[in-house]
Amino acid sequence: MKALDGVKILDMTHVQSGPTCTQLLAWLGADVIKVERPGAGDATRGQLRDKPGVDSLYFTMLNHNKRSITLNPKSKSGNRIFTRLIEECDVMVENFAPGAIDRMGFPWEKIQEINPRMIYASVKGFGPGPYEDCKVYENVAQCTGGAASTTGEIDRVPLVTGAQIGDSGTGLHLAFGIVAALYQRNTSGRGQRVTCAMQDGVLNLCRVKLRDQQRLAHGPLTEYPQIATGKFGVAVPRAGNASGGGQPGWIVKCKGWETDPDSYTYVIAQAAAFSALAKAIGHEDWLTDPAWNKPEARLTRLDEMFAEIEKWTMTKTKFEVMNILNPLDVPVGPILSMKEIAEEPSLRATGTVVEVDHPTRGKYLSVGMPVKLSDSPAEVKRSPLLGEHTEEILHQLGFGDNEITAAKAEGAI
Ligand code: CAO
Repeated sequence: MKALDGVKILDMTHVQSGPTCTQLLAWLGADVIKVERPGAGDATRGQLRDKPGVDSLYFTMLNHNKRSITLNPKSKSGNRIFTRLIEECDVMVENFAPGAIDRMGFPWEKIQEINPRMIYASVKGFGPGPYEDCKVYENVAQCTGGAASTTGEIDRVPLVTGAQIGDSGTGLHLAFGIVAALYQRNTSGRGQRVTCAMQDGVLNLCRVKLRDQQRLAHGPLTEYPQIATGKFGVAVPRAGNASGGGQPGWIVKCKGWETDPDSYTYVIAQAAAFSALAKAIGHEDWLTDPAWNKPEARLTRLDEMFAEIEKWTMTKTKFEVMNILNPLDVPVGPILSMKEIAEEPSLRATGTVVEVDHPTRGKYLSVGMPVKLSDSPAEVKRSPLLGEHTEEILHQLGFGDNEITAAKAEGAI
């Protein structure tokens, strides 16, 4: 038994945001039917290819546990098959450019008419407003959702982050909306429209920065490095690696940093653990010195404090720092490279990093289901080949061999 057993998803997603959402639903047990353009499929099958002629990691890592049907809903028999899919499924998910599904001949009103229980979920770049017709990719969402203006080094250019908060983040938001809509349908008996704009998803993850924008009206932001100079502008500034909460933190070098770009650790000088930290780095003197022994006193000398901490961390590897400071309850975290994460045994043991076998590409690593349900454990299965399940799905929908042959001849599947 899986949490979403029996739920059928009509998956009209491509690239990253939509596929992230439907992959999560598939890991929860839903039957996800991915509709792809005949002969071409999701564009990511061929993007950023590492091996010639096989589905890219971009595609395989975002489309596990799905079935693939090739279908052009704009063709005559494609329209009929698509209508049957709408009748049959519980949820339709799409993330095409604004209006694309309408242009296929399936506006929301028509979908509701065909299946009033249908939950129709979409990712778009923006919600209703001046930009609603725009196409949007990850970094555009990071820029328009407030992440880029608040990320980066102080007084340098805005930066985008490697975490795909616009694409995967919005897919995650959408999945939660779909599950809620499925739950509401149990009592209402009706489907509904679920939408999440990438700008809104990113802004939701930047909530604390809108908090800071309003705090700024009442005085300088004490936890920002700019407190040392007192120079704040009209908007929340970039804060380098400063901690977003009320406890000062920074990234400091560790032994080997000269040759290893990831020999760094994050250290948080949490007030509750400050005495243990000061003692560990050989600065017991700070505990009796009024210039250091109160959090407010330290605020104007954070640069100096982290420079002293760094002198100590540079004598240790990032893992030695972790092993010494963690038992002292000092919050600390090594900067792990993707190589280290890929090789970390505990992540393999929990299924967060999994090895998957694929018929044409062979074995590869993927990120498994990050949310663990005790009664609905996720089992990661390889992504489908293009159109691998076309006939199987058409037969399940009740189409006979003659109709399938005719649809093929028309180029509809
Ligand atoms: N059969 C036939 N045609 C199909 C099809 C199928 N199975 N599936 C899609 N198509 C067609 C659509 O009908 C559409 O055609 P029209 O524009 O003529 O109506 C076209 O393929 C797809 O259009 P698109 O504009 O969505 O694709 P794109 O590659 O130009 O744009 C993207 C990509 C991501 C910028 C755009 O889809 C978008 O803005 N999506 C919403 C925001 C989003 O999710 N962004 C995240 C991207 S990364 O995760």
